[in-house]
Amino acid sequence: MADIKTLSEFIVERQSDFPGSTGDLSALLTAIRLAGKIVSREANKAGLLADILGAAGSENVQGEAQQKLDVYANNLFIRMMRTQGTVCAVASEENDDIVHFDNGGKYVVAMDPLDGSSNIDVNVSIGTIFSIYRRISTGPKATMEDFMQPGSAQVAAGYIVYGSSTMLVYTTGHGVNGFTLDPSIGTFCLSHPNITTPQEGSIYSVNEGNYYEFSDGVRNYIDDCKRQKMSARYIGSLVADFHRNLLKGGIYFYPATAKAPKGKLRLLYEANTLALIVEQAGGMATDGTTRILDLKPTELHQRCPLFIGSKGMVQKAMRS
Ligand code: P6P
Repeated sequence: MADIKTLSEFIVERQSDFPGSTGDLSALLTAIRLAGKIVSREANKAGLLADILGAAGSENVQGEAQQKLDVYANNLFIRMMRTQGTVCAVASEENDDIVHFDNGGKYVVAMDPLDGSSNIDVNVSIGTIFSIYRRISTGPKATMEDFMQPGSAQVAAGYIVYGSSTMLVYTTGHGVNGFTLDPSIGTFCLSHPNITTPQEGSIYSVNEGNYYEFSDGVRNYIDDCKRQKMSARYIGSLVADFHRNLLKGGIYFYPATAKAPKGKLRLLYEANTLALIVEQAGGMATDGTTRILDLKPTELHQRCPLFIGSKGMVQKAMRS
């Protein structure tokens, strides 16, 4: 039987990728790993015993009804990072403003604690998305400057997909690796080493309900996918759609629409995170004209159109 390598062993082993590393990033990834296991437990027990399903009766900064598991996951990740000590501030989809920890930590984290949460009650895969940046401000606490770095400045980027199994996939700029949670031992084990995404694919993921709101170019591209008899696969959960396309090849796109002129997805903790991962796996991510990782953020929760996946498919979509 192949050697089992756990996520914690992998993190420590790869620490040497960073000469002079202090172990802070390893400790942060370990905290995220633990929070992911706990969210996985809550998501997978389907709330049968605890009242964790359903709406929390509150709204987030986006004006979206917060699900109880949204709130639970957000509070848990923030608490884990606060106590962990190497993160000085967090920007979360669930919080209007930056959450500050007075601990002098050298990292800041941008995250969507539970993306696709409208799917929780219907048992469709959901996910956590996180980006880690080195703090660049020098004052007593983090500032917007720390969160307005381009995606290319990320120290690490990853997601956890809570699906038929729970997987953690991340990169520190040295390739992409996937770890599957073995619930019987409560451990993430390396299951997908050195993930590379196919240069071409036959899956396209877009909400075709918006077809008549898309630009002519986007509509032309969708029509071309149909003419090529590609498979339309759209779960309505970004992490799940992205993860499938990363492994099998394909393109996910959420273009601008009349209703959402900047698209729907968030630059800081959705597009940038997945763009670093897909580029490290040999894929491509743009907003339709510009490389996602080159975009200069101006607001915490700003949206951007997203075309992401197999390089040949993204390039073709941009030419359409
Ligand atoms: P629509 C979930 O709310 C999300 O942010 C992504 O996970 C998903 O891909 C997208 O929005 C679905 O949006 O407008 O197609 O329902």
